[in-house]
Amino acid sequence: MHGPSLTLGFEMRVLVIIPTYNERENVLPIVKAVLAVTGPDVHVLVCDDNSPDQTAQLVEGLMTTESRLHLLVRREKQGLGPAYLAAFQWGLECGYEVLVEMDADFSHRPEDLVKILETIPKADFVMGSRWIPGGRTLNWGIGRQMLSLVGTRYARFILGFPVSDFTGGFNAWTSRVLSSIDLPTVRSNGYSFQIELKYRALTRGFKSVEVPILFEDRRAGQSKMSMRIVIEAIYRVWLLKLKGNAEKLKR
Ligand SMILES: Nc1nc2c(ncn2[C@@H]2O[C@H](COP(=O)(O)OP(=O)(O)OP(=O)(O)O)[C@@H](O)[C@H]2O)c(=O)[nH]1
Ligand SMILES: [Mg+2]
Repeated sequence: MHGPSLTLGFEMRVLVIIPTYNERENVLPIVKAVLAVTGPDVHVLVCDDNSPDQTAQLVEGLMTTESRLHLLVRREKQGLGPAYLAAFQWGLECGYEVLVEMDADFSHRPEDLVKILETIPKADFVMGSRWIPGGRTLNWGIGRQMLSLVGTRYARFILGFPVSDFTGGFNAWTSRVLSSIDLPTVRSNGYSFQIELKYRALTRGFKSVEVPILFEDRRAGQSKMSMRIVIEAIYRVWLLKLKGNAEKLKR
C-alpha cells in the first residue's frame, strides 16, 4: 500500500514517536503503516497520556507480536510538548540516534516519513514542510490553512530564521541536536513546542533541511486544536526572541 520498505543507506537506530490522546481509530493503523514502510532499525514509540478511550491497551495488544513497538504511558493529559519531552528522554536513554515526531491521525503520511529519513544523513535535523514547492495541505479549510501560514510567517519574521513551516510537527532530529538544546527547560506545550525546538536548534548552529510533505486533515477522531494553543504560540514566540536576545548580550 505504501510502496517498498525503506532500506536506509546508513546504519542508524531510529525511533518514530507518535503521541496519542484518544486515537483509538488511528493508533494501530498508523503504527502498522510505519512499521510496513521501514526496516528493522526503525522502531515506534507511542506516547499516550492515559487516554480514556483505551488507546494504550490497543498498543499493548500489538506489542505482544511486534518487537519494534514500544509504549510510554503518562498519568494524565498534559499536552503535546510534555509528551514529546518524556518520549525524547526515553529514546535518548535507549540510545536511538534519530528521533522522529509524527502525528497519529494520518495527517503525516508514512511515505513522507521515508523521504524525511532518507534526508537525515544530509543534516542535523529535517523538517517536513507544507509550504515549500511540492508540499501542500489536503482537505484543510481556508481557516486552518491561513492560521498555519500566518503562524509560520509570524514566527519567521520575529525569530529571523528562513524556516517555511515553523509550526509543522513532522520532524526528524538527530540525538546530537536533542542532547544539546537543554530539553528540560522547554516550556512550550502546543504548536509553539515545534517553534521552540526549531529555534533552539537553529540558534545553536545546527544544519537543517526542509522536505516537502502532503498534510491531509485528520480522517478520524477528535481534534485537540484549541484557541489556547494559538494564543500560547503568539506570546511564546516573543518570549523566545527576548530570551535569545538576552543570551546574545551575555556572550
Ligand atoms: N500524549 C499526548 N498526545 C497528544 C496530546 N494532544 C494531542 N496529542 C496527539 O498529538 C498529535 C497531534 O494532535 P492533533 O489533535 O492531531 O493536532 P492538530 O493536527 O493540530 O489538529 P487536528 O488534526 O485538527 O486534530 C495527535 O497524534 C494527537 O493524538 C496530549 O496532550 N498528549
Ligand atoms: Mg492532527
